[in-house]
Amino acid sequence: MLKSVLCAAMICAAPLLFAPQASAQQHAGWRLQKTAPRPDLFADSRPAAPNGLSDGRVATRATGDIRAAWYAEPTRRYRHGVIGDDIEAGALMVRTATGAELRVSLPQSEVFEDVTPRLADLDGDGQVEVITIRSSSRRGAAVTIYGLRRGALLQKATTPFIGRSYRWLNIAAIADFVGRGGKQIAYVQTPHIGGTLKLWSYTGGVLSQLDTLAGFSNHAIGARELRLAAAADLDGDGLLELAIPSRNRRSVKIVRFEGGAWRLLARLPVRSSVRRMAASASAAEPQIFIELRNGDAYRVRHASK
Ligand SMILES: [Ca+2]
Ligand SMILES: [Ca+2]
Repeated sequence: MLKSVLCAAMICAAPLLFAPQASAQQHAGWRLQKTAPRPDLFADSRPAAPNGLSDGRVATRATGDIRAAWYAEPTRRYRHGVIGDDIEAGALMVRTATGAELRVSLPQSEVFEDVTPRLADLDGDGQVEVITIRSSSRRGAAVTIYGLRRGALLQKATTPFIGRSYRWLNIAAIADFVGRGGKQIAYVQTPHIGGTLKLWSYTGGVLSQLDTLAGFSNHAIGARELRLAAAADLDGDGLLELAIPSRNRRSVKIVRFEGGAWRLLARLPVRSSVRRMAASASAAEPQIFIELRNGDAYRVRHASK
């Protein structure tokens, strides 16, 4: 009886056919448990970006040399239109700790193909990095980092552009996947046409790629929603797990960066495609919630919890 109740409430992990048996056994125990929807986790109370994109917000921080960042100078000059409309941003704005507002305007051949910039101290030096998605009309998207140097807003580092027009990427999470106190950038390159999960670190002023793994998508083409992945230490082993949809978004994959590489822990099928994901803010009990397009909601669980 108990077993049948549990089976009804959970969707079981599909076997990892390509993984060594020992690996599959070691990482058994990941489940999706149906739960009540948590719209509160997706509410965005950040102020609208002044003179910005219609859905752009102001990202803020309480500490550091940069306290706020947003996109400005809406433009139709790059007609890709994969994130809700074909209006992208021509400029990045920041507000510093002293209250100064600084701007970087891109050349006509580029836009920020993004909604709201992200603020993080990636390398732990106390200076804030602004993490953006910048697209070239001829070479597609890149992750580009900005920051302050001697009071000026400058590009600090960038990944290469993907290499072709109309090729996009979506940032999945910015967190300490390595487990040494910094924060790395996890993103999916070309999430609409067979996405590759990448992890990049920013140290010593340089962005470097740590690993890549194929078979992911964290965006539905045309959708405004960009939050299709979330990270948390769900099994309490001290390393973050990243929950992120499979290539067709009909499964949730659980991956972890360990031993210098992404490791696939589980692939959990779902009955509708993934619409969005969020981690709960509770440090005492880290959880990841998943909402499907049919309205069903799940949370990721590990048998150890
Ligand atoms: Ca920094
Ligand atoms: Ca963990």
